[in-house]
Amino acid sequence: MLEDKISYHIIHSALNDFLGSLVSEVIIAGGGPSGLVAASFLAEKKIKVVLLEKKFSLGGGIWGGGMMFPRIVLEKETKYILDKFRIKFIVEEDLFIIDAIETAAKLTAGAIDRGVKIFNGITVEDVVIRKESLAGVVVNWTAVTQGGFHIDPIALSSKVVLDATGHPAEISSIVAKKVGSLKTPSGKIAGEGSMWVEPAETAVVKNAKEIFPGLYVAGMAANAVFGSPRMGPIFGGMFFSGEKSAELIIEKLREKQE
Ligand code: 48H
Repeated sequence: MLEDKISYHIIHSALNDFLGSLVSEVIIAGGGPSGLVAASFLAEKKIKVVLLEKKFSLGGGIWGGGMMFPRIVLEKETKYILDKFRIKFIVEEDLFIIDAIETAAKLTAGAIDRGVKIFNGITVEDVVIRKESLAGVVVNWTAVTQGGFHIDPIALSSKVVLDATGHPAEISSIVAKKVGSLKTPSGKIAGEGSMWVEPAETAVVKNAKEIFPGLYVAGMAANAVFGSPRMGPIFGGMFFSGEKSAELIIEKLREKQE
């Protein structure tokens, strides 16, 4: 029966992908701009990257543009990243204006083309800690976590985890609860500040760093962890934050190899 073949090939193909992703070098939690950009920069260095996204759609806050007007703004220094993903832009008063839908689609396609394994509809709900270092994440179907069902999750392991979960900094918050103290001035998650574009855009790059052995943070999650302001619908900082976290992770993986 054709129905049997369809079912078989869907399960067989998806399961093979999933089994092949149980162990990786980098797990990225969150497929917004910072997570997708970081994933691409890592994967083009032939690093095995698994990106887990809670929702079905990739792109995070890009889709909403500014108050649902489907445009976002970037600083002109981001041109090389826009070119890398072939995202079109128009220039107005030294700012690049880009289409939200095109950006979400092209960042996602760019990550896939560079070899990132993306799994959607999966929520990272806990972490694995070994010898005082992050060793992986604990995941379940979002349908299960949101449905409130009592179904045990499973674990995926990696050398490094990147928290790119945006405003709630979900993975960093979980780690903070488990270990008591992070590499932040207060040892805690400070929570994001109110809107102030210029310092927020600088901070989101500065804050992209390792905050616990094996745990890196990028994007809005980084500003939430360090108590820096938010910036509204300007996304250059997100791109640069993703790129910086990728560079630090590449360095860390190199050190581990030596
Ligand atoms: C798996 C998860 C989990 C989880 C969340 O919100 P994002 O777009 O994050 P960034 O930091 O890449 O970009 C921030 C930007 O979109 C933004 O919100 C800006 C610029 N705001 C400024 C302002 O002033 O408001 O993406 C995070 C992604 C989302 O797709 C979530 O669904 C996903 O992470 N996610 N995925 N497991 N536990 N939690």
